[in-house]
Amino acid sequence: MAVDYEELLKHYELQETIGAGGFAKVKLACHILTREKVAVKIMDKESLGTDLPRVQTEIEAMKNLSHQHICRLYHVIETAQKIFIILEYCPGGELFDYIIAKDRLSDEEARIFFRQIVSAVAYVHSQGYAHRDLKPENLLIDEDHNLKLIDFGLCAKPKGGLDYQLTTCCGSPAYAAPELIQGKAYIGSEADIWSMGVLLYALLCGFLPFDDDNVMTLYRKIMRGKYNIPKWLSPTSVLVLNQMLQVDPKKRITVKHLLSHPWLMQDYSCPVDWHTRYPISHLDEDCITELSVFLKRSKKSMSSLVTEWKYDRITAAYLLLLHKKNHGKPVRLFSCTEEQHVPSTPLGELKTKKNVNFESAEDDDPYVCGSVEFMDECVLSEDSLFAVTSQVAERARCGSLKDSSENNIRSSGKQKIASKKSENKENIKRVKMNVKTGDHFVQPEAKTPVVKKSYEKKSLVTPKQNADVLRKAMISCNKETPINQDTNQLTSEELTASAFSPERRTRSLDMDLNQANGESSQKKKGAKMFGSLERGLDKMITMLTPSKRKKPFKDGPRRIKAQYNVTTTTMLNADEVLNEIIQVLPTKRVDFVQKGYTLKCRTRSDFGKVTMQFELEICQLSKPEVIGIRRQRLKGDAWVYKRLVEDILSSSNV
Ligand code: 6BB
Repeated sequence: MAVDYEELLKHYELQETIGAGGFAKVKLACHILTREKVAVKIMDKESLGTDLPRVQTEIEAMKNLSHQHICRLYHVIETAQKIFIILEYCPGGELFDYIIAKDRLSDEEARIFFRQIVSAVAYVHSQGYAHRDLKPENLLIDEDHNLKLIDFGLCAKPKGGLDYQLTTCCGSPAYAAPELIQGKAYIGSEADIWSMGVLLYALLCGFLPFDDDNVMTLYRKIMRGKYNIPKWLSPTSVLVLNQMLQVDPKKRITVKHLLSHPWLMQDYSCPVDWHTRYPISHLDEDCITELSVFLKRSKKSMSSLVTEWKYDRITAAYLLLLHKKNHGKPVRLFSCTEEQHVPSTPLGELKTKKNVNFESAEDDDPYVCGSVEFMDECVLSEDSLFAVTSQVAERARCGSLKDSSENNIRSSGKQKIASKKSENKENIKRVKMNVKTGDHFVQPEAKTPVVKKSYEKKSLVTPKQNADVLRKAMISCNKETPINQDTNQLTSEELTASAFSPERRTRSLDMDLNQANGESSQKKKGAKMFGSLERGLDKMITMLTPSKRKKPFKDGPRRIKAQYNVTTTTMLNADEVLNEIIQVLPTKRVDFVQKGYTLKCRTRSDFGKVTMQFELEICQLSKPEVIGIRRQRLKGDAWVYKRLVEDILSSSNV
């Protein structure tokens, strides 16, 4: 396992997990040479199974698409067992969360975003692709508040061009065009326009035009094409929605006409410009110069290396330098020996410990209680200037050690390189990683972290007790507990009680089809399952061992700035807010684990599959000094999540 992370950790410092949906885990990370933040999609090849082509499709498409409103691909690392995709960092999160936080957007704000969506989609179509999974969860907000389209795993590039028909039914049902759900052959660009119509409706209304918990009823509504027109919609909004949400694809507006539609032109008086502002044919002189000096190469040879666009460390360094330049930062790569970056952390404080399960670095397990410390060791090979050296300095980059509340990101996974020594004849550097979690959390005094079952009476358990409980649970799980269908591994998630969750009706259709055909990528193999049970047990025990080193917990909840995914309360005491929510969660059939003032929540289907994962964190806001509840969806259907969180918050007296 360690070897799979070797190449990744040579170039990136991993931080917290921000998504755990489907077949990929998404972590934040820092690019060591530029100190720029990135997002890393981590996939396990074995668990991918039949989803592997989807990943290949995504990589291929992203290599071919370079546009200001498409999330940038920087780097692809493939190892024996893993695929890591390093992507542009979008600290604003999903457009979906932005809409629900605001209830709905004004015409003006919706127009700003929708022009960017049309620009991205027109560009995608111009390159011969259809996206086929357009929805607000697949649009992220970058640091400049611009949208970036993600998730090209379901995109299609018909061989004969975009006018050729497609047959695969994919995407999310609520956004799927009528012709697509009827199983007819369809034109990808026409289906994308329908999804954009649903998306625009969601922007302007804050809910879906076609919605139902029952998928068949939902399909009937889509095929009828009748939706409510709320009174706040302007006549031009109604017009554009009507033109996009035409059941007959031939009567639907085309992207070409959308570019200069009166609704999109309002306040702009110019059509949407869909051309790329990121042409890969042009190389930036300053970035090439910096790279060539750093790598001690001529500018000419550096330019030809970059022009290969291999999406390797060179591409990543170049594109991230360019990102720095475009954001007014110095076009500078940080050498590993620059002393001014040595952080205050004394070397002696860093531990050295061997043989640690490397999965821990990957899984900052959401269901771990208390102050947990992992010691991870990875082996890094010597690799010219790109190799990580012993300079602890380079581990304090990207602000990962400071409170990143501005972006509402917890830097839970700090990593420090402890020591370096040449060890074997291949001149391999052994680097000790000290990954800690939990030390940003405040531990409310009276409440020891709990692993709590729905329907069970509330009980407070210590981490040691948890380990015993989990051991027992593991043994019984062997017979009864369903295997996590996402990973085929029995993780700590499987160890709390199952809960019924609201039926998901907007998950991807291809998933439904796969399941219907019994071709779940995670084939259940008895022997493998048993092995993973044991690994899971070892991992849990390792993780549940409380830290011997006492970490100084601050008193009270984390102090953060108010932002759109934070709901304010009228209560003055964070513990009371916490208690209120803790009382309500079991009544909504939500399992949770408390970690300081954070409640790591999840729901399960009747079959035990984890359908939703999200966090609720009680935090202290400034100006006004009120208690807030920060929410973050990690996995699951966005609209079901919205309703559930609304229900939890309205049911608790906060
Ligand atoms: C990505 C990202 C890029 O995230 C769970 C799934 C890029 C995510 C991000 C963020 C919040 C804060 C900071 C950074 C490409 N593909 C997927 C990506 C998927 C997750 C989005 C959030 N919900 N930056 N960020 F989302």
